[in-house]
Amino acid sequence: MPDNQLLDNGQGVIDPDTYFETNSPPANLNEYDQKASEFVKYHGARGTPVVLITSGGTMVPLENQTVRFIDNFSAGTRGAVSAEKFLENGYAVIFMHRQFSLQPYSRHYTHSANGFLDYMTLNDEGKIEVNAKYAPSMTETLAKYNKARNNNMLLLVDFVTLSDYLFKLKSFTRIMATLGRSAMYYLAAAVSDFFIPVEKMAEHKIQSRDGALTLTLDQVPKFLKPLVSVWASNGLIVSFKLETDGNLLAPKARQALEKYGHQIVIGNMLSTRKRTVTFITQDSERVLSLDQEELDKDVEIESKIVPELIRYHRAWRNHGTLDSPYK
Ligand code: PAZ
Repeated sequence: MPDNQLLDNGQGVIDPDTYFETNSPPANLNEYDQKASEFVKYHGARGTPVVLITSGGTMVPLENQTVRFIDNFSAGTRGAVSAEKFLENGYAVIFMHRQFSLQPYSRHYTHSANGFLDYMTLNDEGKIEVNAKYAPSMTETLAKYNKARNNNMLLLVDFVTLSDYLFKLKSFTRIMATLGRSAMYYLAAAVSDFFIPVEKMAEHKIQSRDGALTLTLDQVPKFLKPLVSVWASNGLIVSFKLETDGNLLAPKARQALEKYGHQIVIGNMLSTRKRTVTFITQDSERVLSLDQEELDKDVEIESKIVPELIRYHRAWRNHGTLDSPYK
């Protein structure tokens, strides 16, 4: 049978349990579980609120021995900037991010127009130094990063594939559930809605000798359902909804809230996501935006999103409701 035919999957949508039974967990899951358990125990004992941030896009392989894959646009900016803002506000952060996407603090240097070596210079003795032009801001950023790491406030966990992401999401939300209402789940990753189940995937590199490639992808099970109702039942759950058609944004965000029963959906449009978002709760809808002056000063919208969420979380921790002052 040509490899291409193996890709025709039919229409079925499996449930989350079946997904976990039929896929293998990532090799590093136990190692990360242990780190996450220790992190959560440490902060649970101190009463520090903990946020699990998911960030970046999931990769969907087309072949078991993967040469080709489907990816998406997400660079992880939302997650990385938000992590910094949560840390600044005393939260401990589990930063579950796509490998090589933006990370808090190092994002200022890793994905810039400059290459890594442009930040360095050789002094008269031939020793390496930070270029004087970048030294002040780098010193400040490094101090913040060191503070977060030295105080055990930041746990970095990476994922690559959709499956890797889903296993870790399930595992970490369950570990975080021990914190009850002190846990926040900030689901900003761009997670694929479609995938090829492992048993229907070509083993080897798909060959062009078979002509045009037709892919049929299965729908990814709706993981937010068990996350909200079972894995993370007491924490404050914030999901993001991305759209490109403005007419769909608010209805789809509200639909997600009703379907899964969590507390907050933040809607954003692909083209304006860095300057405007809409907070949607069961009984409120509120737009947060940056004005021109803020944009000119490079203010990041996460500096508005995160304090707003912290206000909601405070109410949630105190009495299990979202009594926003904006209702
Ligand atoms: O990673 P990024 O900053 O480029 O983009 C962030 C985002 C648009 C992926 C995030 O805000 C978001 O909407 N995540 C959920 C996407 C979805 O609807 O699945």
